[in-house]
Amino acid sequence: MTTPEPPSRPPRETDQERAVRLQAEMLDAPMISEAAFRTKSRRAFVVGGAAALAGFLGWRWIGTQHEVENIPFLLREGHRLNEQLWRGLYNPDRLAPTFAVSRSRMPIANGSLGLRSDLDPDAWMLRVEGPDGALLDTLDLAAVQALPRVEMTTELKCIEGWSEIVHWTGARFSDFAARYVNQLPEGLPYVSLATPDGDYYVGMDMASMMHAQTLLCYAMQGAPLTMFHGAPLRLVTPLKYGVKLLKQIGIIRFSAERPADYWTERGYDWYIGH
Ligand SMILES: Nc1nc2c(c(=O)[nH]1)N[C@H]1C(S)=C(S)[C@@H](COP(=O)(O)O)O[C@H]1N2
Ligand SMILES: [Mo]
Repeated sequence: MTTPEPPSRPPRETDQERAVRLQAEMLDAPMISEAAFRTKSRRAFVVGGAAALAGFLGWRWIGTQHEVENIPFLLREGHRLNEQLWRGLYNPDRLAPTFAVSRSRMPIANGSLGLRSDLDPDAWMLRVEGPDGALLDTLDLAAVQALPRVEMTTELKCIEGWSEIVHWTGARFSDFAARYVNQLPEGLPYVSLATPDGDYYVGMDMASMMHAQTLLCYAMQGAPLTMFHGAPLRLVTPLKYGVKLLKQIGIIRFSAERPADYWTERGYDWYIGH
């Protein structure tokens, strides 16, 4: 009588083999032997190291480029290409999403550059300038509030990574600008906005300014602006990140040249649309 041979057992796997097998199963990848694994790791290490070195040298090289508006030339070129892309996609008839008022909330007050707590809203006057700072007009808040009143509920997006749906009330910038068409050269491409003290300033392209959802805003969440949110008048548009929504406007200038912009001077994209 012969007993059948017991089926030959595979040799016990070592802990390391087991780890490799489990990992391979997890990755749904073909298993490789430990020796092959070692070679691959070594190769990956060399390739990875070369990539890191190239990255480091590349970064150093970018750093040696001459600077344009305080950042290396190549990074500024990246911003420029980005701007071209977004400008190409711009369509004056396309509206940013709007939301039910019930979904809106008061955002945190973010950024207080150029805001003055001692500003007297009754004494405040908006200075309107043409190219080269030629004075066109000074007007009080009542004059802005006399323009057709617009309400909209849109998203405020901050580059710091938060956003909030906000209910805004104000006048369309296009209605405001219509007051000055006869006093201005045709086709001016830019608008500059600044706080009364000039400490915070933004540059805007005319197309974005003339968009139906770009407002000179005097109320938020149904109440007059508080000082920290830019009383008595601020810019609002859902086409741009929060940095462009200048609070406490003192000066609006229609401009032939691309205006200076506070955050562009500190490395950010000038156009900064989304
Ligand atoms: N004058 C002025 N306006 C400003 C800023 C600022 O620092 N000063 N910060 C901007 C930024 S980064 C954002 S996100 C919005 C925030 O608006 P809120 O304070 O009403 O939330 O205001 C913008 N307008
Ligand atoms: Mo912001």
